Amino acid sequence: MNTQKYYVTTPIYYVNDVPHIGHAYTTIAADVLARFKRLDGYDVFFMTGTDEHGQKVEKAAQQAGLSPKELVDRVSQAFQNLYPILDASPDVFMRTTEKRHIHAAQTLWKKLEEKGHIYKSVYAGWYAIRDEAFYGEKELIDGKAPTGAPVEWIEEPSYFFRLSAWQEPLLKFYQGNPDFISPASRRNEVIRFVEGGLRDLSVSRSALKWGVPVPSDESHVMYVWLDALTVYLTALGYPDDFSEERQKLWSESLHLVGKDILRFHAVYWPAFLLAAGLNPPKKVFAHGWWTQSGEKMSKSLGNVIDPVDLIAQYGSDQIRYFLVREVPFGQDGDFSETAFIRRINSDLANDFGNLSQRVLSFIQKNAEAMIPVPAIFTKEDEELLDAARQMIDKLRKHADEQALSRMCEVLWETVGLANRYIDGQEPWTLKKTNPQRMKTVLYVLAEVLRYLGILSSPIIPKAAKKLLAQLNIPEDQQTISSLEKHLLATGSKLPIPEGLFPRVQTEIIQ
Ligand code: ME8
Repeated sequence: MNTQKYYVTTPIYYVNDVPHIGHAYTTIAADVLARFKRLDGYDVFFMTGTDEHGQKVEKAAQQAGLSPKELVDRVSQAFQNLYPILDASPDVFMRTTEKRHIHAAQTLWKKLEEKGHIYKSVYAGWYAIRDEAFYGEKELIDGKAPTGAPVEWIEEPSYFFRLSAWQEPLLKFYQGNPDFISPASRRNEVIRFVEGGLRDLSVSRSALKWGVPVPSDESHVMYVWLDALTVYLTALGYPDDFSEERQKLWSESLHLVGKDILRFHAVYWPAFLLAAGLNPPKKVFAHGWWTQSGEKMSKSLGNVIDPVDLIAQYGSDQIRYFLVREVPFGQDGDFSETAFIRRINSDLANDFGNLSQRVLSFIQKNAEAMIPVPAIFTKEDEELLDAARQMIDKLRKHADEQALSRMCEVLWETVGLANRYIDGQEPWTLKKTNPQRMKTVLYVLAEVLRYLGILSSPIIPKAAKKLLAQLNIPEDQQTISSLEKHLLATGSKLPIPEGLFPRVQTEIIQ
């Protein structure tokens, strides 16, 4: 197969507590990219899942009076229930407690051990359970981890990975792969961190039972991050079914992560892989945080917004659009329901929804409910059609840069042009003065709606589907290649149009 490949992942989420809008964000972002690439004919593999080992999960189970297994089954299910609610379309949902994953993590460990990258010693230092991370004395701020997480002193036998030996190879790798870490500001942060020197990393815990056993020494479990990162390979069949096709997917891999876990993905992970003789992923993109009144939204801080409640109230397209549109991907954003309602009322209901309603109900009433046959196009018609066609390349470029809010801007620019075109052309006047010209105008508008319906489907899949059904576009023609290959079916009877986006009453939010 020659089809181009695309592998996109979300972090696998800890199951110490139920999902919130921060998790929904990364899953939606990955879904928008996966859907866009599928639309563009790529062979896409999209992975998400849950991270189920480690001290944080063990402790949460103790606090809930459950066994770790009971807790992980229950909370992983909550994450599995969430993605259909978000209208996300992963190809696989991975759990780190699955047998095949344990096998993959142990295989990677053995590779590292065989190649002499692991040695046994004693870890004496600080550990933050909330971050599942080790900290040096100098890193602490007022006795806490730099993330604000409480730390505790641990002293126990441990296996170490010779991370210190990977400083130079990593710096060379970053230099040779300038797009490996994105956005650029984050890349510079990582490079500065690595230039500052790397200490060997403790990669096993002996005071803990809830983890993947170290293959050669069952009194230890693997450090949860070494176990968790390996999931990106397990999902592709590593080690036993890591076929050539799947290795091609790996070479086109994109990890979307929150900025809180960039170091694990951009320093430890490529070091483990290079040490094991495997290729690092193609790219790691670190996005920003959603905050509530300026504070990071997190389960531990108890200031979370429940995506299930929001979606039940407003709809999944609305949440998807807002999260992707409101904040440039990579930056932080403060979540406010007022901003959310304003945004969905203005962009979705007023601009896009109104455009489709104006055009389709006009066709219904004044063109016998059929897409009319156009006459010769004027300069204005050609300009609008060109703008619609040009969206394709612009969207491709922004998708490749993970510039998700720019993808929305491209689409809504055309929505704006189309709304202005209607006002300029006045089909309601043409109806009396030049019915043939009116037909051409309606054809042009329906054609632009076809472009908008297909190209917006990665972001607002439900509304896009509804719109395309109202234009009688067959499902197998809802792709980017059919935009260019097929034309609107003139003369086919269109169904009665239905609104795409209800308006939210604003008086209740003043
Ligand atoms: O870190 N804003 O899991 P986790 C934006 N298991 N994104 C947010 C967010 C917020 N306020 N809060 C969470 C872990 N996220 C590890 C990952 S990967 C091999 C192991 C998103 O449950 C964001 O993607 O703490 C962040 O990186 C992730 O959830 C952390 O989820």
